[in-house]
Amino acid sequence: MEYKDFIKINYKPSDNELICLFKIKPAKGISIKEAASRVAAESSNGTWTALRIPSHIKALSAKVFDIKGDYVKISYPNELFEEGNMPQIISSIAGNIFGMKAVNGLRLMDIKWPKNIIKSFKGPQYGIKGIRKILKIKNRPITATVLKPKVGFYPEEHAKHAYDIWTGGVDLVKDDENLSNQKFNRFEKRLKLSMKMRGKAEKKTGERKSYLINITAETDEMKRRARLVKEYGNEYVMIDILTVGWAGVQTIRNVCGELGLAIHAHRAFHAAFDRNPNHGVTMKVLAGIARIQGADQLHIGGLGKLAGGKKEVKDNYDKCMQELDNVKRVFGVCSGGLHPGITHRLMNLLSTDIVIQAGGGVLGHPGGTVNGAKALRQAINAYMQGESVTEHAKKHEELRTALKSWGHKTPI
Ligand code: CAP
Ligand code: MG
Repeated sequence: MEYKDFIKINYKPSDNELICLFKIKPAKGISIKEAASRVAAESSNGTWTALRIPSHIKALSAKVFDIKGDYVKISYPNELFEEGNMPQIISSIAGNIFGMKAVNGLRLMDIKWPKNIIKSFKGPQYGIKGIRKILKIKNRPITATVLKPKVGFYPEEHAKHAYDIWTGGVDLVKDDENLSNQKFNRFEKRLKLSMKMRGKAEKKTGERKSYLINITAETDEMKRRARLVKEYGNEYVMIDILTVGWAGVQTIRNVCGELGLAIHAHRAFHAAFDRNPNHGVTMKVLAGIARIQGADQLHIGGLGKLAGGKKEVKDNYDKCMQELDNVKRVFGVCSGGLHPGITHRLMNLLSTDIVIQAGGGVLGHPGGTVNGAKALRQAINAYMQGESVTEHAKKHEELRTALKSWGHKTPI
C-alpha cells in the first residue's frame, strides 16, 4: 500500500461514506495528485513508506475520487469513525494533514456527513422554531446585546445595564466571550442579580427576555454552572465552543438536554482556523459541526468589524439553514461592529431568521444604553415595516441619534 493506491479517480462513493472537499496548494515539486494521495493516506491507513497490509485493513483506505484544479474530493469509509465521538472524527479527517511538508496550504472546505454519524449526536434541542417559541417572537430577527466593556463591571452594574438593554427593547442580554467568573464579577452573583432584573424588565415591557450567560470553563464546572442557570430560571447558556472543544460542547449539550436549556455558541478562536484562505478549516465546516453537536444559535459573522465577507457569512448562514436529515435549523448570530445603520444589510443578505447582536452599537449610543437598545429595535422595526432606517429615523429620535453618530458605515 503506497501513496498512489489512494487515488481512485471516478470512484463513486456510497451514501454512508464521509466526503471531504479540500483545497490543496502542493509544495514545490509535488503534483496535486501526489499531495492529495498523501492527505488520503495520512487520514486513513497509510504512512510515509509502503506497507504490506491485509485486505481487511486495505478496505479502510480513504479515496481521492475527484480533482478539479486545486479542489480535491476524498471519501472515507464509515468504519474509520466512531459514532458519537467528534474528537476522533476530527483527528481523522482534519488531524496531522495540516502539518504535512508536502503541502504549502491545505484547507478543509466542506464535509458531507453520513446519516449514522449525524444521528449519533443529539443535534439542536430547540433550533429556530423552538427559540422563537420560547421568546414568543414570530418573524422578526431576535436582538441581542453584549455588555461593553467586555470585562470589569461589578455584578450590580452588569445587572443594571442588562435591565436597560432589555427595557430598551432588546430581547437577549449577552456575556462577552471572556467574561466567566472573575473576581470583579462572580458568576452566581451576576446570574442572580440579572435574573431579578429580567423579571422586572419582562413586567415593564410585557415581552419575553433572556440572558446568554457564559458558562465557559472546565467541563465539570460548566455542568455546575448550567445547573445554577436552570435553578435561577434562565433559558440559555452560552459557551465558547472552540476554546471549550467538541468534547466539552457535547457534554454541555447532554446536560442542557436534561435541564431544557438552549445553547448560544460563541466562536471565539475560529479565525485561527479559518482566516487564511489557503489553509485550515472553513467556518462553514465548524458551523456544520456545531449544528450537528447541538448549538441552537451560532455566531456566523456580521459584515462588521471582523474578517469575513458576504460570501462567507452567507455560506455560514446556509449551513445553519440547509436541509440536514432531521437536524433542526439553527439561528445564525450576526455580530461584530454592528449598529443600527448597517443591520438592514444582514437582513437583505440572509433573511429575518437571524439573531442580530450589537454591543458597542448599543452601549456606545450617545444617549446611553436604554436609547441604544431602542435605536437597535427601531432599526429592526423599520426593516420589518419595509421602511429605510433613514426614513424611520425621521419619526424616532433614538435611531436618528444613532445614525448621526455612526452613519451607515462599517467600523474597522
Ligand atoms: C461583538 C463581540 C463578539 C464578536 C465575535 C465582540 O461586540 O461581542 O465577540 O461579534 O465575533 O466582543 O466583538 P460588538 P463573531 O457588538 O461591540 O462589536 O460574531 O464574528 O464571531
Ligand atoms: Mg465578544
